[in-house]
Amino acid sequence: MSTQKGQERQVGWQLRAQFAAGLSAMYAGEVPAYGTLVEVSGQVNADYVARLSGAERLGSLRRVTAERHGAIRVGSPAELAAVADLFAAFGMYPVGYYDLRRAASPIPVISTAFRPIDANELARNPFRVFTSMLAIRDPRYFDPDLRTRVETFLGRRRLFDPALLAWARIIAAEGGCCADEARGFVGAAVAACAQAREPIDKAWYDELSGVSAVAADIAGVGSTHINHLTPRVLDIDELYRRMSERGVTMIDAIQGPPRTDGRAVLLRQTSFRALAEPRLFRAPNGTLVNGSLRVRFGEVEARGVALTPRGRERYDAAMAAANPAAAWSHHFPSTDKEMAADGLAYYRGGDPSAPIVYEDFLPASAAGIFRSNLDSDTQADDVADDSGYDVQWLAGAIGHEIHDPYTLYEALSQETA
Ligand code: OOG
Ligand code: NI
Repeated sequence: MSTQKGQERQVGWQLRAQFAAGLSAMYAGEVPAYGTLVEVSGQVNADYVARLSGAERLGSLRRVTAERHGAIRVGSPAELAAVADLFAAFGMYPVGYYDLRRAASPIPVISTAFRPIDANELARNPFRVFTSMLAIRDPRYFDPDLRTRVETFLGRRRLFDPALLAWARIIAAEGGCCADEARGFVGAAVAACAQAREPIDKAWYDELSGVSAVAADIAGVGSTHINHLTPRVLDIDELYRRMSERGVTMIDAIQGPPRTDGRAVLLRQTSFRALAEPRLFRAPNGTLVNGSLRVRFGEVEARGVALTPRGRERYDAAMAAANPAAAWSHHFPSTDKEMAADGLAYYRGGDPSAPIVYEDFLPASAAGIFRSNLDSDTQADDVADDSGYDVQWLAGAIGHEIHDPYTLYEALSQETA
């Protein structure tokens, strides 16, 4: 019996791969430097694999070259719950809790990352989206009057068409859909993540900008959007060099672990600011004026082995040193064999030749990436934080379990290599 092409069933990872590819095509059209980044990333990866044997130990060239993460920002638990419903159709679930208010340069958001959680799904397509929610319950950033007005504004806007969310819930419950339906659904999901064109209320946007550029970006407009889409490279120092050579000004530093002679751990990232994009603003007297917003950026990352809680403590100690690169070898051995024997990193079935890739994010790097792409700092009042934000609070507020990354890595490490 033959099935017609459009009737073939598409399951979670296939929908997820189409979603990532669809977003990538859209983003390339909207942010030209992203196209350059993807091109250079592909060249760096191909050269790296051609040059070094064992270069694919942290992921096949095919997986790494197609690999992306994105980021979106929302205002309220209800909006984050809607994101959770949408992403569940793609087999992406909330993992980890990041409190960027605690960063050296605080950002008034709390975040999680939506991603696949089991080994097969990750191997097929690991697309992940770092998703941040504005911390409007924190009185250091939002006084009661502003908080109420932000809540009213957010309560009136609709980030996603209820029909799209209902569709997502059906696909999630059924574990997939047919190819024809997948095309329509993925197209609608991609469109929901595009930069909107509707005019922005200038007075409201400016007032929020006074509190924080992030507050304006999230709650000063009527919609959300993918603000960056990050390819993965096998050699980020080389990528940084080649992008700079092409005249793209990258931020000063690569965030995360330093370059060392040891094993690559966790996540290294760097970014550049995208150009300002034209937007319409509505002035207080109702007239429309041309303006621009510079809210999107480019980012690239390299991933290493996932660290255990013990390895993470060592990482934090190394990063606290005046020169982390110089201090590195005091905290980490240089081989996977020793990393595994010391219980510092995760390996499938305990086999040091089978590193488990870090699939998550780093709060300090995330705050650094936010910060480096903003024009102004956040103002914080000197009052107590009685917001109650923590991972349990967030899970309760969105009505979804938030997976613990260590539990997931531990489970992967129990599987045989
Ligand atoms: C998210 C910034 C964090 C990362 O890769 O750490 C991030 C945002 O700007 O919304 O994407
Ligand atoms: Ni990112």
